[in-house]
Amino acid sequence: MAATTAPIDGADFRHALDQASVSPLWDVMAALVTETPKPRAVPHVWPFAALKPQLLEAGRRITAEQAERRVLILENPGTAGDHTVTDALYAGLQLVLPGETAPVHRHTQSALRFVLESEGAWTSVDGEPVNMAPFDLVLTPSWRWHEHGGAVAPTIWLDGLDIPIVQRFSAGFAEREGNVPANEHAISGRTRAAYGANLKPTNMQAAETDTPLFHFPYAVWSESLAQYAQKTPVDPHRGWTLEFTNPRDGGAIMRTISAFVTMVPPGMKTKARRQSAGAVFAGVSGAGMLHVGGEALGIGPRDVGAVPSWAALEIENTGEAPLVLFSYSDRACHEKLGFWKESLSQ
Ligand code: 1HN
Repeated sequence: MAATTAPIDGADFRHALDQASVSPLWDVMAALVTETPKPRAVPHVWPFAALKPQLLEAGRRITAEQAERRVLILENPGTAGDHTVTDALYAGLQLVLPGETAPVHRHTQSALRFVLESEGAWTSVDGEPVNMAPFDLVLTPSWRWHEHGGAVAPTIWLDGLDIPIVQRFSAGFAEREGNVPANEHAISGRTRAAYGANLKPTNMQAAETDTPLFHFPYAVWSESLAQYAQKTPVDPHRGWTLEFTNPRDGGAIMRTISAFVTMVPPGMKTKARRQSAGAVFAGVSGAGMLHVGGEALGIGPRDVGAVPSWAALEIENTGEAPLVLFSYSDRACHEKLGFWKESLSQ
């Protein structure tokens, strides 16, 4: 082996490197290239009961119009101040009060809304309105105009966005009201009629690759999940899990974000599963625990939990009724970019 001729830690050398705007890889190589993911985010659950009063207080202090979006961001305790819920995803709880409209805008960030409490609210996407009933999933994919309104009681939903991903690429663009084009196709129910029954128009534009279907009603997905569970043996690592899909290609609902629903029967604790994607869970019904890398975090209806990349997750139903959870993750990115991995315990 060749011998070195000068000390590795010479202060003059370090200073010269600094002056030249370079740094030695050998200092950081082990931290940059790890055997398995080392997320900065930590496992955490935000109980809905703790957040709702804070949101209602925000409602007394700022209007939806003033705020543009009245949202409390879920700051992962491992990355507080970064506005991230996992290393690559954003989550927030949004409040819309009766009579308010969250003004129309569009941006490159893709968003999903998972409705927690709602009466009468709607979201429109490129002018087409859909209802936001409790536990409905509504998408506002990248660069589609969207606004929210119609609430007749305080309405709260979970916002899930790919903000940290767009930020890392420095690819954030946005437009606010002023130049919203009229959309002659913006007729309530049109998209559901065109795409909602495993049918699609034959004259669709090939270039329109984003998901056309942007409303997945609770009444529909919960019935599918319940029927699927009745007719299928439960998966030891996943319970009964179904993915929401893009009807154009059967893939993830948006280019960057995947979304799922999971049912775990009473008495079951799933076997540990790791996945490279960071995930966010929201409780729908039943009572349970997310066991994440040795921590036990209780989760019930409307509570939101963060499960970082590669954390071993076991989902336990601690109640008498089925435990139903919604989740979203950055798996869509991992698959497209070729770094998706999962590991199932014996
Ligand atoms: C956004 O457009 C909404 O449309 C909610 O409701 C939260 C957070 C960051 C950037 C855009 C919405 C958002 C957002």
